[in-house]
Amino acid sequence: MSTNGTASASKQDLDPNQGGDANKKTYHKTATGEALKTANAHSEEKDLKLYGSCFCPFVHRVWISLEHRGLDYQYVEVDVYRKPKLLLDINPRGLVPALRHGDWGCYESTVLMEYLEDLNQGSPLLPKDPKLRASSRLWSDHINRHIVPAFYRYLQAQESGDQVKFATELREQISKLVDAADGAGPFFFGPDMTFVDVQIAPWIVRMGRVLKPYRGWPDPEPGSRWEKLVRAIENADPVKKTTSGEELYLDSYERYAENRPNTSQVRDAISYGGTMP
Ligand SMILES: N[C@@H](CCC(=O)N[C@@H](CS)C(=O)NCC(=O)O)C(=O)O
Repeated sequence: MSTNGTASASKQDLDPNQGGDANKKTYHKTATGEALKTANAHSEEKDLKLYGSCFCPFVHRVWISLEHRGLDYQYVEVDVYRKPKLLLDINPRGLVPALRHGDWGCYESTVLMEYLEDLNQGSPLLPKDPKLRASSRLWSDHINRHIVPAFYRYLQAQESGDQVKFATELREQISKLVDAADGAGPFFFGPDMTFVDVQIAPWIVRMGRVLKPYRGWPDPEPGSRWEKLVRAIENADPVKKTTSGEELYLDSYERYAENRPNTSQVRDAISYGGTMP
């Protein structure tokens, strides 16, 4: 039976974030659209396994990297809030993404992207030049430290004054990234998608599908450098192949937009001023 807010769901089908109300939408447990096709094409047992949840932007980054590189991998969907043992065995913190490679496991999306880079298989995402590599890491850090938390502060804000304040914060942090980008683009460093683009890609996908409907976040200004970046990232093949249908994001993020208890460790960190998980 569906747990996505259908009124017919019985109490035991509900997720804790629904607070006993079957009319509340909850996170999806299976990918849809292009992402489902890709998940199905990678369901066979492989040495390299990505444990992920279809709605999760941190998983999305690693999945885009795997697709970009054309690696032979298995995608394993897990219900991250029910924390199966196979996830906890790799990540005792119980967060996705988690990666298993043979009998070795690791977690943390940025660390996993670097690991895939270090395998030296398929197309790289980090440039060769040490200065550009350092710059990639600097702007990835900016995304993780400033853009990602601003996204959640804005989405979770319930008062209109706070929403205006956090929309401004998000715009300012995005502007810093855009000012540092190659002028011609369309990607951050120029004609090709690289590490920094993949780091921000899942939040770009969710700006149009989550921030726009829930908070009125505007489409990028036509002709702007930001628009160029957004279009290039949205149209990149590995991004399209790992993105689900719009409803999946709309439903999965209602709990954040309403700032509901029992949503996630990210929600609690933002609400109570802790560090992001
Ligand atoms: N810093 C982590 C964050 C991962 C994360 O927060 N993942 C969420 C799903 S989007 C999660 O696993 N949540 C489980 C929970 O809140 O218990 C990373 O970059 O991998």
